[in-house]
Amino acid sequence: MRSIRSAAAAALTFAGTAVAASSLAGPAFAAEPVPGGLGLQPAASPIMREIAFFHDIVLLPLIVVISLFVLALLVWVAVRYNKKANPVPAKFTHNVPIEIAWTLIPILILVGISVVSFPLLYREDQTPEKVDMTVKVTGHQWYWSYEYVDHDGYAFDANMLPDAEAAAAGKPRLLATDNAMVVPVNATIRVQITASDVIHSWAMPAMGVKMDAVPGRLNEAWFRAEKTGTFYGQCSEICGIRHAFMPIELKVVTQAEFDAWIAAQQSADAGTVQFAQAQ
Ligand SMILES: [Cu+2]
Repeated sequence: MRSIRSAAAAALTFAGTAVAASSLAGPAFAAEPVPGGLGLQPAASPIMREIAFFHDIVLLPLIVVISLFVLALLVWVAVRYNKKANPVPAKFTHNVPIEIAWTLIPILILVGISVVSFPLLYREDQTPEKVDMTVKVTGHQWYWSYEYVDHDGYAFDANMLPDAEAAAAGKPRLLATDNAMVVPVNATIRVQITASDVIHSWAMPAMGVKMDAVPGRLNEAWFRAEKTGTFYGQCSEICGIRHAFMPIELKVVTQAEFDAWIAAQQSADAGTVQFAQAQ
């Protein structure tokens, strides 16, 4: 089965390259890790915008305030109550008001955080009722394969581009793949995620998706890309010696471009055994 799939993938790589050159050229936007980058990648989906808000506006200021408060307490204790400044220490052991305060205040802070975080976790987890398209993603040692279950099970493998090919194509090293996952913009995409050998994790930071790919289990995630462009992610579960070399390249294109792409891929695939039938 592997050999049939590889042959199909090889044929598709050629077709895919031709289509990529014609209809998917010149992405307007790319999301990828950058040298010296700080913070989260720019959001390209509503869920990722909420995650960024939760991280940047809700959590980060709280963490900064709490860390500074604890630092101030430590400095105060060190300066005011050292052996020289305070030679005769007090002997009391309990202070009821302060013990109630340092129990209640953290509880209130955590409840406040959960008010924002629980609904967000729920929205991340629950795929919307109306799904426009389903793509099944399978992690292998060490590449990803994609199956367009709504399009006659059209499937292909995506392998990392070697350094020289990535450089020649003007694509980022260790992130670009020979075949990209392609989805239409402003469409709700259900991603079904599994693995064929060991546990991998399909992660696409700009879309706010990170989901374990577990052999024998079909996990589900979803995203809705708000802008066209090329987005990069990586396997995020240590899965073996080439774990760092199974990146994810996602192209978000207009619906018309997607329709043209899938039609071209399917016609290129005619006459070869497709992934779904080859199982
Ligand atoms: Cu992996």
